[in-house]
Amino acid sequence: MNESIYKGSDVITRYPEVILSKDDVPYESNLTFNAGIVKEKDGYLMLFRNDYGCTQPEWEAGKRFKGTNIGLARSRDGIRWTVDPEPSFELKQLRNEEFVRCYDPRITAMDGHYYVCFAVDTKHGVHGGICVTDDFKTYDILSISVPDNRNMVLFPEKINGKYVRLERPMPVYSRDGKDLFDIWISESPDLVYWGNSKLVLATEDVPYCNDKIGPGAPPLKTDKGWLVIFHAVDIDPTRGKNGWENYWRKRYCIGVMLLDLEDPSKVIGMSKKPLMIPEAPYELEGGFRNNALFPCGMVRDDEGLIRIYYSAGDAVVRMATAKEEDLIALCCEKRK
Ligand code: BMA
Repeated sequence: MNESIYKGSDVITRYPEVILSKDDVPYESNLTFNAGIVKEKDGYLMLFRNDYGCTQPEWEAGKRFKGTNIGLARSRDGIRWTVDPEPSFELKQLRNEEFVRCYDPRITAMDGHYYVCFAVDTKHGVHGGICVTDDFKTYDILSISVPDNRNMVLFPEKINGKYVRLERPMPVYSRDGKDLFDIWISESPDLVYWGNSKLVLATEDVPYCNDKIGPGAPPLKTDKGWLVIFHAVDIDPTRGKNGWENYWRKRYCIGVMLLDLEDPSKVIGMSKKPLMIPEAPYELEGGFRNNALFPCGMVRDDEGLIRIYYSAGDAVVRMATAKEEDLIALCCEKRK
């Protein structure tokens, strides 16, 4: 890869403190990351992935996590969070023998309900699921995709009478056996049956990616279009041990694009450079898998700033902010 392209954008300001770590969790926890966020009138809600039952030395000795559950945290300001005493979402609630692990929740508030998109590993593949909850205690599953798919995000309103989601299927045969996974869009009359799927953004459209991309947070509506952040991965076979893993060859950057308000399968524009790359010291070390920024939440705060909630190193939740007009301008810049 051409390393000169790997500069984070100066429109981004990183919040200096950790937003959520294992130390904030009142039950067993080792890694807290990939958090979906919604902003309410009087505060914020977060669903986060909680991997538990393994420490770094144990991992390096061959042990693996006991499990993953989904925690709920609440906050007045989106900065200081209180985690509920028990996990919000556990596999056993789903009563499905096939399911091995649910993770990476993204929340969309719509029609007075909370819709949660999640990934689920099963005995027969990885699926994307959508469930609905009103209280974060009882979840009803609305749809589970065929394998292999994940990184689903639901738009916060119907478009032309249909629910719409972005998603990231994982074709292998047709993409040379490589991880060249792209961002797709599908629509549904009822959140159960999904179809009319179209390719939105391909890996080869993203100059700083030689591997896969995937939607990050649910799209945010602006006057100019749907603002969408996504992760973009490049692989370098020379990368070695990084974090807990014996080798970790991937770097996860964050990209930004703008989709048409009326027809979100159309990309109005995309920043040709990464919005964020792993560059802060806490993004380059101290994580489970360093060099990985993974956004699952994006909201407009009370001051009108855009907040991007992302994981650093698959270990903690962090936050960065940017002005809406700057993000839109990046998407609309002509290629230099
Ligand atoms: C992806 C998913 C995410 C994870 C990311 C970085 O493939 O597994 O859950 O955060 O890799 O490791």
